[in-house]
Amino acid sequence: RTNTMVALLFALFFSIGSADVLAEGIVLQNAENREGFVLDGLWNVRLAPFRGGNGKGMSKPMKPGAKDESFVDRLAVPGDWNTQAEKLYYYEGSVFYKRNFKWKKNSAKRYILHFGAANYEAEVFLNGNTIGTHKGGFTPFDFEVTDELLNGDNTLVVKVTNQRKKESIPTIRFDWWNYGGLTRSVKLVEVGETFISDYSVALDQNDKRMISGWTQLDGKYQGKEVTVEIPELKIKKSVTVSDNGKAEFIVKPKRLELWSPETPKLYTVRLTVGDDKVEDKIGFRSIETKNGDILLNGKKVFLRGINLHEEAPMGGGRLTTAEECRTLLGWAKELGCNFVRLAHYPHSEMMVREAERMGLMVWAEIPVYWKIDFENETAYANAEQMLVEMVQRDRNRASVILWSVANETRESEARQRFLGNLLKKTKELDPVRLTTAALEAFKEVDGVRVIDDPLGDLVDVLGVNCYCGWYFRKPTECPELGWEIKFDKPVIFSEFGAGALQGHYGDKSEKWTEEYQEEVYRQNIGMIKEQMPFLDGMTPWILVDFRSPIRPNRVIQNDYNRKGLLSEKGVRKKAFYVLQKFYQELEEKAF
Ligand code: GCB
Repeated sequence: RTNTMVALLFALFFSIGSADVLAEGIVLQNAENREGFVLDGLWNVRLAPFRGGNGKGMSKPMKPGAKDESFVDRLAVPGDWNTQAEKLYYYEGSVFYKRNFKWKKNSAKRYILHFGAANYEAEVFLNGNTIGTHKGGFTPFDFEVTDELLNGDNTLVVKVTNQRKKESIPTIRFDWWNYGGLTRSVKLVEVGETFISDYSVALDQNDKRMISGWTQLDGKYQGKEVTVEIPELKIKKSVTVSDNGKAEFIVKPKRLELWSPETPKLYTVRLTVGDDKVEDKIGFRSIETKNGDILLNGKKVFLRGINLHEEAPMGGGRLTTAEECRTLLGWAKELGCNFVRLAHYPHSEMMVREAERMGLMVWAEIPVYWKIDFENETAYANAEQMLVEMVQRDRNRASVILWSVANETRESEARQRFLGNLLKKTKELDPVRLTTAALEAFKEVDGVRVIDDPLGDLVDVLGVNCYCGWYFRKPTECPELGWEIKFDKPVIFSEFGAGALQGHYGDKSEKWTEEYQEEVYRQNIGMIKEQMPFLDGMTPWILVDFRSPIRPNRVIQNDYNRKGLLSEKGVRKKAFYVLQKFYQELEEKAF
């Protein structure tokens, strides 16, 4: 590793003065492409079913030759613990993770521990010091450890707890597996004393021929200059930072190729301050709504989508590699999709980046799901923090066009306030992308599903979930189901579907057969054609069967939600081809 060599060359054996401490919850933009040391691999672990234990003590350097006989089990990081050991399959509690590593400290550098995600709560200890805590299972977090990092041997301990709680987001009950653990990559990032912590680079909203953005510095930034380069566009511009460490810029490219599903063009963008630099691949595109339509780069689009959970495509728990993301997204492309809904929580940065490379637009969501305790301030704080972390992480991704703040939440004043505040926050953080929420379309008046949920007033785009032919009506009755939308806004049919066990064949009237699921798709497509001319997109439920503990039928479900178009082993069911054919039709003629 070049950075290790650099560290070796510069190693000086004194610790540097205390640097600015990153506040808890602040995200280091683009950790993946920074200098550093990836701490993935096998970690030693110790279970704590009663959740107690002294993490600080456990992270104290041990005497030479001493053995810790409580840390003998091992788990792969990144990875969920449930699928790595039989005794952990249903485990909900705490696990202490421990990792020893050697590091040559460079006194001219600062060090940040970056966690891609830990579900749900993480407490971090390094060399006998408490470093910090984080709540929320699907977003990254960072702690500066410049002072606590030792030159030579280091001991890092992370206590991860996945006990469900009422005020957590999601709350106690949800339809997916509560995978615990250090589920995403861990990295020790090395940055300059003054470094670019965060940035935004995008098409300028006022003048779409321009590229504009900003960088945020951390450290001593007075009088510093930030250089922005986009070599392919021959852009190089230096700007002086202002008093708060922020530097804004605007540049005019010649012949800019916009990002779209057909041409997912990305440009290398390099940001430099002194000896600290960060590089990203960024796509430029616009997204807006107009007269009830969604416009990508000024042109009306129909979102041909599919829902997916973040599970390994061939079974085996949370996915951990870019290849697994490409397999899932490849199946979406094979279906004819230009869009994916990453349900119901922020998927990994890797997933969003792969979608971007492959030309898939993304609906990103926080797990404000079902019966959240909307009266509870802690629940709100948890949701808002997650939202902030998601938007911060993905604000430079052209693929992300929609931020969703909720799925199937029942109308109430408290919920309207809660989600209203989240939507307001979303617009503050990102005034450009569109906001949405998946509503449960449950009101029926004389054979017509009525969408008049007051949340519709607050979002840019409406998502509607409705399982005609599965949770109500016979499939053949679906084409007659009418729709009345009380808002003049774009609508995405965000969920419909049916369960089928792959390989279970029978009559199309027999539930759980592939034929029944195929019939539900046919009849819902009939309904879309006859009753839903207002639609701007759709994401049926769901690409692949996924694990869920609330699916206990041992013959059919076996802890899996069976609404996948593919089995958990990646075998296509009949309905896959029905949707594929419809998406072909849609692609051929504009909807
Ligand atoms: C829904 C939920 C989704 C469930 C699905 C189902 O409405 O949004 O998370 O998995 O229904 O299969 O019941």
